[in-house]
Amino acid sequence: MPPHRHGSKDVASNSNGGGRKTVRFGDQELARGQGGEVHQVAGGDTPVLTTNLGTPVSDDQNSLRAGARGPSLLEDFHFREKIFHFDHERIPERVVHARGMGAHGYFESYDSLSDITRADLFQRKGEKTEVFVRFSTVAGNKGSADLPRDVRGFAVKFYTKEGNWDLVGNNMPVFFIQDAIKFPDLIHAAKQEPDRGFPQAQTAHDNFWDFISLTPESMHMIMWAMSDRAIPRSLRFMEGFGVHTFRFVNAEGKSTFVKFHWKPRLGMQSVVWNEALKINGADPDFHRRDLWDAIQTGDYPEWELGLQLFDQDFADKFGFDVLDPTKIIPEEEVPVRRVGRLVLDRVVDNFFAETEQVAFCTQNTVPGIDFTDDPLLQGRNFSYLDTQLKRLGSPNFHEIPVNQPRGCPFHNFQRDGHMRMTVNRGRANYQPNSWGQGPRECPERGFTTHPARVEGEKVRLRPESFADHYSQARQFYISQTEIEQGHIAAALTFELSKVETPAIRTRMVSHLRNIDEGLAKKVAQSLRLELPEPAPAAMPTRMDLQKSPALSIILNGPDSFRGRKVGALVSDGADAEVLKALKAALEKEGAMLKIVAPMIGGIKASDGSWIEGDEKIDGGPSVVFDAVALVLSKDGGEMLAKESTARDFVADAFAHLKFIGCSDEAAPLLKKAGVFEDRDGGVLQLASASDAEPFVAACRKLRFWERESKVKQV
Ligand code: HDD
Repeated sequence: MPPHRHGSKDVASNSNGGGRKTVRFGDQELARGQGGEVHQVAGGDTPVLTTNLGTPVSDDQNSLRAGARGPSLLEDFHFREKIFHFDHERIPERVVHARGMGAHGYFESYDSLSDITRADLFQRKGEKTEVFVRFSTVAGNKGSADLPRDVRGFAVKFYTKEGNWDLVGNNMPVFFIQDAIKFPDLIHAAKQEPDRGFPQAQTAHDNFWDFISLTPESMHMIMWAMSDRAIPRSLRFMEGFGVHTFRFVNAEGKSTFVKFHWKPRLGMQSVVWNEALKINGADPDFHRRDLWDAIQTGDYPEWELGLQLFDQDFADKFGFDVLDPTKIIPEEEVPVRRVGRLVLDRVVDNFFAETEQVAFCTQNTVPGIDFTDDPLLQGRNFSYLDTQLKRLGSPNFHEIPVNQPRGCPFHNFQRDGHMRMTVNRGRANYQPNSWGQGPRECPERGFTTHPARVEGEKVRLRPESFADHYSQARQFYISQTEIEQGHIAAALTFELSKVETPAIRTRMVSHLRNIDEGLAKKVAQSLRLELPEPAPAAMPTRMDLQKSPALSIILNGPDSFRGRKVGALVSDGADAEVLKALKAALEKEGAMLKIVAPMIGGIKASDGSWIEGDEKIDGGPSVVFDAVALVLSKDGGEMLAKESTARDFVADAFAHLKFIGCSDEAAPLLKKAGVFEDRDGGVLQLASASDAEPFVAACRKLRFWERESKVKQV
């Protein structure tokens, strides 16, 4: 078949050079090429397309050729510039936390904290500071899915009036390792195995569990990583933590230790594992889309900043070393004081320019906030700056708009380098100088390091105070509800079932015996494994630690359906009154109704009105909703009973412990989905408008946990 002859000989002789005819389409001026393609041309508000150097471009559809069917010419500078730039569009992805989602917002202080820190952003009640936040998964590559079982990054850049402060945290308050020198090993083990290049974005493989089972200090973090915290329903429904102990320093130089917490306004919520697996297929961008949609609809995600503040006396008395990043301080021992709120109210304008190029560095701190000697933090303070140079390619990455300080000017004598944007004026590029030019130090306002005493021999030694690897792992486990404990056991079983080397499974269970005998037995049984001897422990597990209820997600549920979504599966003839009442009840709750229709064009409801679909049934499976409603006519119920996607919609909603609202018309579908006989308190009547509010009220529990033992046996 001959190729399209855009600009063929006779066309080339056409008076406008490209064989194009200009046509009007709406308000836009469009050109139609000889091959029929339509494109916009400049005019009115539409600017002229130019090269990077401003030369106007006449034809962006055809490269320059010697004759219409002849070879391309090197002379075509526009073509070469365009392809050259395209070839260099990608930069190295982050070695960890490659997949992320960012947004702009602000932090608002509730009070002045001047008695404990001189950090400018905490000095005045009601003060607002601009922020940029990037959430991320850790192990997966940039194009991986949003819902692997993984830690989530929670990095916040505060553009304060005294410089940028980066709080680069996670959604878990502890870490896998105690010393930064182990980080490359941890990450190598967690990411794809190097010989085969898989598995992607998951830790369910031999290398990860080999490393972990040989690294007892990771056991506390493993409890968190195997808990529901690792599969959040939404980035808006998870906590965040600064992890390390930091220091606040006030104007008098007095230091107070501080641990940072982020508490989500909408409460915590997670998915169940089978749901996560399916969401990754149905919508790999599930978390990104959710954050984007929430901000775009004006339902701004919000967290409160919480502080655990304590002094040296407390640190000396506390049962664990506060410099050990594998330990928490239970909230029951040092309460979390809420000091401000973080609101995300603006999506990025450009993903690459902002979310990709944002450079968080733990060492970006401000007067009044200082480091401690936590060896993980000390190592991070080197790694982040170094990694940005690799990723962004120049020491001038602070000049990229998202990284520039916004709250204050910045001046120094650093100069030049790749991609320098600033045009520094004047003769002096050093100081002191006698030209009277340039900035100078300011002892009063400048950052001063807290003069903590340091002594000791130079050694490579882990302190004995870091040696207890099991007690807090146990404390986390016993603080969970029975349901959550079951999920930890199931997660360990799932992951270890993917491990092909039996000795690694056994070694892992030997650690569990030091955490909780019941957990070890459960996992051993589920793996059909003989219970091994407990792993040798540097220190015996403390059995005296009290439960910390703050560690459970279920015990701290929001008791609200706010910010959540109901997916209503509808058919022609669906009761219009029920749908209207459901929508109203959800809006009153601050939640949303999404219509899932057999066809995207929508349905004709009982009153003859037309209701458009938000999703076609196979594009909107129940896993993407928090609860579901079946609003069907008699015929609709019978028709959808024959539709496998509709059966999956119902069967999954039931298996994932969701609240289901339905009327008798849904019976054939419930039967075909195999759940009719098992209807329980989580399947609610939604037959008339008056049922809508009670249904939404029931949904506040988020899941009908009582069902779990009936749908999950192994
Ligand atoms: Fe890290 C990225 C959080 C330990 C080295 N880390 C990165 C990000 C987050 C964290 C949220 C993504 C930032 C963004 O969105 O751009 N990392 C943590 C936490 C840790 C931690 C909470 C332990 C408490 N990290 C850690 C260690 C090292 C690193 C011990 C190295 C010694 N982390 C990096 C890095 C990354 C990074 C290689 C990759 C991309 C980047 O920095 O900007 O420097």
